[in-house]
Amino acid sequence: MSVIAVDGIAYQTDLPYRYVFEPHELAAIRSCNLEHGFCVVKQVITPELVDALKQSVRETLIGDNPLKPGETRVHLHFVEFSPPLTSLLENEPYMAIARVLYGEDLTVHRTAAIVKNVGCRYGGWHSDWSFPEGRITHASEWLNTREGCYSLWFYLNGTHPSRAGLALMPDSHRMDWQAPEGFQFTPGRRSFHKVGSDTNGYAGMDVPGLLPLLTEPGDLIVFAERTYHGVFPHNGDEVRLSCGIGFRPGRTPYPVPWPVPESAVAFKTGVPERLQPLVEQYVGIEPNWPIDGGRPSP
Ligand SMILES: O=C(O)CCC(=O)C(=O)O
Ligand SMILES: [Fe+2]
Repeated sequence: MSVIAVDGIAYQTDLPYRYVFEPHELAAIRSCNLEHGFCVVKQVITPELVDALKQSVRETLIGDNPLKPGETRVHLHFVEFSPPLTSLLENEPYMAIARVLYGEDLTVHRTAAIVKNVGCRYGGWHSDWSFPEGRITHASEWLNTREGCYSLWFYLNGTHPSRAGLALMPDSHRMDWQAPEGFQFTPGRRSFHKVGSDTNGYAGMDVPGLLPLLTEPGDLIVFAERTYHGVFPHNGDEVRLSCGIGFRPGRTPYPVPWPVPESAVAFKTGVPERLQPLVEQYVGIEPNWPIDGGRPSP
């Protein structure tokens, strides 16, 4: 039994099933993600690639514009600017995992990078998925309507609850998952809040059943498109750097209301011939594209 205490709360990190795998355990990786909505894969990429990704995240999101204390910055189409992230598309151990999760014919759907400076507060609980009862108000939500678009994240400093670590709710990817005891969903199910308190998404870590993830640099975190997740405050001593790719199954178009942005076209054109099938139907994102509340019919 493994228990970790953070800010006076004890969290159980052993579950009745395995959720941490070696890269070659492909069938188990697939079934854990399908069954429980997440898993961790140990040491998928080399320390050299971890360093290159860190450098790339820093250059893209920080550059010569230093972070303020507690600041978070997010980039929503990182692959277009990051040769190291693009190199994952021909990294065989990584792509073997991607293929077992999404199927042989997969497409780069969306990518991101995040930096979180020391001092940042909780990241509120949410699902990345746009539930049918919700209204789509921005481009990011537009891309989150298709099932099977899991997220594959590298937390490049590892993840630990003392330093902006990721926490998630196992099994919460199921459509019939109920909010934790004492909580109820916010309208549209994007988050949950304590029963009887305000209806903003909850941003505390006293949620029954939450699992704090403990990983090392080079480990891959997989979570399903609906799995609820939140982030601990950053009480560490270095900037947290992470990046990820979400593929979608298949090679069919994903209709979007924005014209494919120039940076996305340039990225697709620059990708070597052998990787073209992976990006042919990539649509990029216009993060601020106005959406009038209609739903897509992909
Ligand atoms: O910063 C994190 O660890 C989580 C970010 C997140 O929830 C997201 O990008 O959807
Ligand atoms: Fe999220």
